[in-house]
Amino acid sequence: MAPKYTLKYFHIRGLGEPLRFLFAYGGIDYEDVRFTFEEWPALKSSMPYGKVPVIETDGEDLHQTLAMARYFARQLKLTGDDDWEAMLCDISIDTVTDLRLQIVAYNFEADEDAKEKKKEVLVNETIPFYLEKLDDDVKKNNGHFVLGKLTWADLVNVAILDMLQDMMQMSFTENHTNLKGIMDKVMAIPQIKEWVEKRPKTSF
Ligand SMILES: N[C@@H](CCC(=O)N[C@@H](CS)C(=O)NCC(=O)O)C(=O)O
Repeated sequence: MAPKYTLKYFHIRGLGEPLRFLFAYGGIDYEDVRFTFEEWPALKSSMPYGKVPVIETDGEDLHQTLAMARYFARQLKLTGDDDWEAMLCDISIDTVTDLRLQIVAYNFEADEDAKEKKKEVLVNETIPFYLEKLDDDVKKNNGHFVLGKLTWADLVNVAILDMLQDMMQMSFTENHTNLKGIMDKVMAIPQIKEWVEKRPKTSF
């Protein structure tokens, strides 16, 4: 039987990877449709708001990464035990999103001078600030981003941070042992390990 879900995204990890991690973790069958940046202009108008990732299911095109990820996380019982715990997961993921948006803005900056300036601020201020605080969160939460147990915040944040450190070509874990701990823990979950070993190799 054909998979119920088709994930449409660029041939990168990017925002597709948190969804791929959740699919892998939950053993959810899906078709991983990837396209190049060169192919994108011809495809853009076919996406609901001209952006990806998009998940097609039952003839419907869904979009917005975190809304879709939250749906699968709920199905997999990874959003905590009540509304309060669900909010704490959201806070952690939204925090990493704040960092992601700044790094992506740098990476895709077309003006070389502006790019260099953005890099300087990221490397000297923004990234150290976030990594220190995230490391502390993991320390306070028994080796997880929140709640002292595995939640979708662990899966999504590890997928994103792993991608961002490759985008920045620097290690986020070298001086952050708690962050290293959660990255290693998620990457060692058998279903994630299997996915990471077989996934296409991309630079970010
Ligand atoms: N808020 C959206 C943002 C999606 C987004 O910005 N996608 C980028 C790729 S990561 C995109 O489609 N870029 C191509 C374009 O805007 O033409 C989400 O979280 O899914």
